[in-house]
Amino acid sequence: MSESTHHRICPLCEACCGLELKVRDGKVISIRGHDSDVFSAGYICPKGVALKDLHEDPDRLRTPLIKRNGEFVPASWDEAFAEIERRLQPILAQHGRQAGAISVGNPSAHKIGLLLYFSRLAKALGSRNVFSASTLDQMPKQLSSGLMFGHWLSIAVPDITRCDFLLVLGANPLASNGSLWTVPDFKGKAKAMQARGGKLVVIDPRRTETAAMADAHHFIRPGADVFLLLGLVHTLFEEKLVRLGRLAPLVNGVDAVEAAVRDFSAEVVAPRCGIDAASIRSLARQLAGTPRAAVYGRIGTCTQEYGTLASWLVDVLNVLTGHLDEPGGAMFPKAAAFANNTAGQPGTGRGVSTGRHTSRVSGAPEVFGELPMTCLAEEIETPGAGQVRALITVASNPVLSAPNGARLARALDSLEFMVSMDIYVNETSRHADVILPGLSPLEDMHYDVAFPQFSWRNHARYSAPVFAAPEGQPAEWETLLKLTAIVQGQGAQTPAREIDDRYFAEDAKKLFSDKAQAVIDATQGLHGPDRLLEIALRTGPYGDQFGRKPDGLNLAKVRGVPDGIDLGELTPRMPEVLRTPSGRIELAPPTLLLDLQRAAQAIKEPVPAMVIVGRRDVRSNNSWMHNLPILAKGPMRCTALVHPADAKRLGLTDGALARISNQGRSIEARVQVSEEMMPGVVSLPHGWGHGLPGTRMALAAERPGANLNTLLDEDWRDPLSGNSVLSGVPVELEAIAV
Ligand SMILES: Nc1nc2c(c(=O)[nH]1)N[C@H]1C(S)=C(S)[C@@H](COP(=O)(O)OP(=O)(O)OC[C@H]3O[C@@H](n4cnc5c(=O)[nH]c(N)nc54)[C@H](O)[C@@H]3O)O[C@H]1N2
Ligand SMILES: Nc1nc2c(c(=O)[nH]1)N[C@H]1C(S)=C(S)[C@@H](COP(=O)(O)OP(=O)(O)OC[C@H]3O[C@@H](n4cnc5c(=O)[nH]c(N)nc54)[C@H](O)[C@@H]3O)O[C@H]1N2
Ligand code: SF4
Ligand SMILES: [Mo]
Repeated sequence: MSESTHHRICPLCEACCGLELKVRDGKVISIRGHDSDVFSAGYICPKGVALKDLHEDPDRLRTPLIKRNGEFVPASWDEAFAEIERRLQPILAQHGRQAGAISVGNPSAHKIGLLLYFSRLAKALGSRNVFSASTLDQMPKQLSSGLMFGHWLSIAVPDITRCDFLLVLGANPLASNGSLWTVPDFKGKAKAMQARGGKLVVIDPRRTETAAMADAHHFIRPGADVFLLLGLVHTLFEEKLVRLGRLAPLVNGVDAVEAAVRDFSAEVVAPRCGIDAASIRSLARQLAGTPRAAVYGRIGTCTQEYGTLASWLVDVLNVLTGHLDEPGGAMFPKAAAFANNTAGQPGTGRGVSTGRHTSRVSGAPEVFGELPMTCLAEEIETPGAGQVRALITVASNPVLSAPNGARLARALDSLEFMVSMDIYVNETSRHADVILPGLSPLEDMHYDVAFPQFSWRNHARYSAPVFAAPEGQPAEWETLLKLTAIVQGQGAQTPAREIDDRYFAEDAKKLFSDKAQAVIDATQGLHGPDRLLEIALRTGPYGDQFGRKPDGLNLAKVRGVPDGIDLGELTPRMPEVLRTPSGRIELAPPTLLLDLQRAAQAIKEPVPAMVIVGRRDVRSNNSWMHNLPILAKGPMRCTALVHPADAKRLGLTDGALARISNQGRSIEARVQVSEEMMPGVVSLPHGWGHGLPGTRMALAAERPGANLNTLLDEDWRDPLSGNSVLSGVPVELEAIAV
């Protein structure tokens, strides 16, 4: 019997925990936290353990499937690529590039191969119809950060190990393990903060697990964060608490912000928020009066009508209280590879812009090269020049994850051709003509491209595959390159590695001009993501600069340390991190000030009697982990949390079924009567609603749960970012007679 130990970064959520796997005779026998991991120090959650179930899941696809006469049949990779070429190419040739669309989903952020190679495919396709989970999630924060700091991924995170006052809005890291903030063991770090006298305050319409451990929790009416934040900013000015500190010479627009918030005193915003004015003022004073403090907002502040405004105001508070870019405040990590805010000329840049084109049907502006996910259905349904006729999905399940999935499902059925790169036949991929599976995470190498840019501490960690890939199964970067060649009309025959070499040579020429050949020679033997990582590390902020800094990082060094390389605590990066044209922090971007007028109008509107919000559970992950036995066991997690007063008023009892409806669409869910809820707010997790015809996730179908997104409105977006409004949507709730 041969037993071996392996270390692997968990690819399932943003905490990026280091795992230790024991393998015997080709089987995983245990998964635990990797104690000597420099970044996560042994922390793990139940999903990390579930990687074994994922690896072994009989429903996880191992071969391509081609739909023939309405049934999926297994196919070889060559057959699958040939089928795609035969059917996709003529559509693009006849109807043009806009006839093709791409939808990319959450797991791509966790897979280096998907993240680095997806953009090649999108570029080769040449269509404006690019959609992603970003517009169901964090696009508002990317836009506000881009406008303020000049780059879409320059997002400040709390420096929690030195922070003494942390204000959290619309996030529940005890369940989600953090987002746009890579912070394994948030709970341990928050407890350590409390132990040294620090305070955690949570703003959430539900008394969440995080709120329960906080020093204070305030219920807020869903969607009202913009008003609370305006009230806080107003208080800072009114009570003369504004201190820009070291950044003063770098901040544009302080006066404009002061003028813009003039009408939003704590007293004015209080009723709309459901938080009294004295509490709002006290929060502002605490934030300003604590030398090391930070404000952090996450999905609850993004997936709402004023998502970009709320995201912006979070950082306005950090700046005005002197906490941005200071130890213990909100800081910018410095990633070892792939971070655009460490590339190019420090301290200045082109900034970001939106609306370079608009969507054909609704005229929604492009943001970060994408159109809103909720525009996909209408782009398929609406005839005319530029109608979407073919779709490629990449790790994306919008039939469950986007509002009004039933409409999207009908639209997908009307496509002339659809390819899904996915590991399951699920609610979305069942509509495909060809499904191309990815490897199990345990068969794939890994380095996090995005999350070190949001990490609580700087670090570099590499994971080698635990198992060899099955004979003949390509890694997903290779599949993406084959699709790239197909949409470019170069045929399905060229081997992926040849295409990769060609691209690499082109890139090397652009990046290194006359030294390109030397770089190509120096990376001999590497290919795919490994080769791109080698370049990114060596030219990155800690890199060996191809020998000019012999102590610096390169791939061999990072690979050689399974515990990871610690690159130290976060350090101040202003003004070097900025990429705004002015070279300063733009505190008052004109588009945001303009949008404030919308909020000013809305503050007086009556609030609906009952609204719905989402939630996350630590044993679940968006829409695709309900087929794994270790996570699926235990009590049903897709329940509707209802406050006792609402339950009484509506005749709902604990454990009984309720019908929840909106716009003529309805779902049924079991009620869980709970004091955790703010009255007038019901909470239901998203990502459920399995068991649709044609899916192949046997375990998930046994307890399908209800799809929250059935109730949500696909036309309701934050107009600036294109992000869906997923929170605070009015619903009706009624008992189902038995
Ligand atoms: N109402 C409501 N809706 C929401 C949210 C909410 O809070 N409320 N949250 C939103 C958020 S934040 C997000 S990020 C989106 C997520 O929505 P999506 O981006 O659609 O992602 P998932 O639901 O995670 O589904 C991931 C898909 O990728 C597949 N997959 C998993 N691993 C791999 C792999 O290694 N390779 C490939 N090729 N495929 C893989 C899965 O089978 C599944 O089809 O949902 C959004 N939807
Ligand atoms: N276990 C688990 N972990 C996950 C995921 C998962 O599905 N399961 N998904 C991953 C993904 S894709 C993401 S994006 C992250 C998200 O990570 P988080 O942002 O931490 O997401 P949630 O846990 O849903 O917490 C959002 C909170 O916002 C509250 N909320 C709703 N509406 C409002 C509002 O209007 N204002 C305020 N202030 N609060 C509001 C909700 O009650 C909820 O408690 O989690 C990631 N991690
Ligand atoms: S918190 Fe859980 S799912 Fe997230 S990275 Fe860590 S082990 Fe994986
Ligand atoms: Mo997300």
